[in-house]
Amino acid sequence: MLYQLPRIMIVASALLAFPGATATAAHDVAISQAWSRATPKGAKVASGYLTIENHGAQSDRLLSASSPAAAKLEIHQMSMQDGIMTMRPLDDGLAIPADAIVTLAPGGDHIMFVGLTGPFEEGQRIPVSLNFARSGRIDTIFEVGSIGAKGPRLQIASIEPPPVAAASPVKAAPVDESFFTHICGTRVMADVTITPGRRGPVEVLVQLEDGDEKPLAVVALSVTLSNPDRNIAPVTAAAERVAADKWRVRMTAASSGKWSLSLGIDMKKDDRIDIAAPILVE
Ligand SMILES: [Cu+2]
Repeated sequence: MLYQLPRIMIVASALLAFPGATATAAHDVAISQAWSRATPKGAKVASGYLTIENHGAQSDRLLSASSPAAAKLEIHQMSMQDGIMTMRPLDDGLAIPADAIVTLAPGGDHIMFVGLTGPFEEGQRIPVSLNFARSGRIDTIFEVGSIGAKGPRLQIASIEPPPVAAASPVKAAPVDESFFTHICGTRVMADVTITPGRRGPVEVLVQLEDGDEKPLAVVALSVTLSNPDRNIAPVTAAAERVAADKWRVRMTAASSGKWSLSLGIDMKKDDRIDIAAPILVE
C-alpha cells in the first residue's frame, strides 16, 4: 500500500508550543504527540494516542484512520454506563470542536490498531492517515515507545523525511471462525476471542492486560452475555484460568446479531472492575 509522506511545515513558534506538530497550510487541524507502545509477542492489537488541535473557527470530525501497519484502525470511546466502563467503536467519528485541543491518552479515548501486520517495536515509526470531515486526509507518524510507556517520547522535530516504514504489503487480518474484540478500560484491557463467532455454543477466551498493556493476573473473571434487543436474559458464567493472564469459559449465544459482552474482573478482594463492549455473532 502506498502512503504519502506528510508534508511537514515547521514554524518556529509552533515548534516551541507543540513539539513535533505536523500541519499543512491547507487546514486548521494539526496533529502532534502521536504515539503508541511496543506490543508483546503475538499481540493482535495496539492502542494509539495523539493530540488533535483545531485552530479553526469551525468544528471538525475525525471520521476514520488507516495504516499499512494494521488491517483496520478504529476510534474507541470509553464511557461509564451504570457503573460499567464501556468501550465502543465510534462509527460516526470523534468530534473535534472549534478552537479546541482534543487529546487521546491512556485511560480515555484512543485509536485502536486491529489486526497488526507485525509487532510494534520500540523506536518504530508507524505511518497513519487520518480522515477528517472538513480537513480531509492528514498523514502523520505514530512513534512507538517502550512496552508500558506512559506517554509520548520526547519528539525531536526534524525535517528529514521519515524512513519508509511499511515495505511489506498489507496482510488482511487472519480469516478464521472467531470473533475478536479488544475491550479497553482505564485500569484493564482485554483481548476477547469468541470461537466460533456464530450462534450456539461458543468458547470465550480472555487475555488481560493492565492499563499499560502488560500481562495482568487477577483473582477471578466472569463473562456476561446479554442481548436486550431480543429480550434474552443476561447469562453470566465464571471463567477458568488457563494461564496467569488468560481465562476461558464456554457459554451459549442463542441468536445471531449484536450482543453485549461484559467482563466482571476481580482485581483483588473487594476491588472489582466491570468493562463491556458490543460483539457481533453470526
Ligand atoms: Cu480500544
